[in-house]
Amino acid sequence: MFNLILFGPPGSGKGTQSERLISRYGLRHLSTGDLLRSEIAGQTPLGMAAKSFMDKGQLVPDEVVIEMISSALDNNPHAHGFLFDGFPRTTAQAEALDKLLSQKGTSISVVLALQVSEGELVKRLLNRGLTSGRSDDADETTIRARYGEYEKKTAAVAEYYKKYDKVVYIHGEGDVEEIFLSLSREIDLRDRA
Ligand code: B4P
Repeated sequence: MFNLILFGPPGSGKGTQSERLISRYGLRHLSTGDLLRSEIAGQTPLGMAAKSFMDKGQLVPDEVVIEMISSALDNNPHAHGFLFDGFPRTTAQAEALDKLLSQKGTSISVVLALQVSEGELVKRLLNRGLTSGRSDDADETTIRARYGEYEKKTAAVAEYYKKYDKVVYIHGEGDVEEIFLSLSREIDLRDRA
């Protein structure tokens, strides 16, 4: 199995690049952001609880997202690999993911980390907010709060995987297609042609 984490701050291009990568490599896409938004759209109790955190630009509690990912892994027994998008976002989530994958006899193959400056992230998300209808993209205060959460809680996830020599940094500014090629090169190097 080939399991990839696409890592980076909010607005770094994880969702954008995931779409291209899953279509090229046939990986199963697991985006905790998408899963949470679909719970909100369905007005489930989980969705309503998550919304109160997301609207403020805060991370949703670990137990909630770990349970969602655990079910998604169980529901895809025949996948030949996963692309994790927006997960893990805390060290506790990373430890839980390692455990879940090891129970299935597999592990993370590589963490591709998109690097984008804070100014560019804010610009992109404000721009997306003009059409996305997403409350967490609507104003600069919430977008900066999301970046603050990333620095405080999520940046440490890259340090966690660095211990296992699994992190590759990719310049995430510029042409979407060129960034996709840089990501693809790293995957191909690991025998995923
Ligand atoms: P996510 O859905 O993961 O949202 P995101 O990080 O903002 O999106 P992404 O990074 O995928 O967006 P993209 O760059 O592709 O999370 C939303 C919220 O859900 C979180 O704040 C949190 O509350 C909660 N959550 C999710 N997962 C969680 C977890 N594991 N634990 C706890 N809470 C969790 O796109 C951004 C914009 O940039 C787009 O408009 C795109 O078109 C543009 N763009 C992309 N690449 C570009 C490029 N190269 N140049 C110019 N623009 C570009």
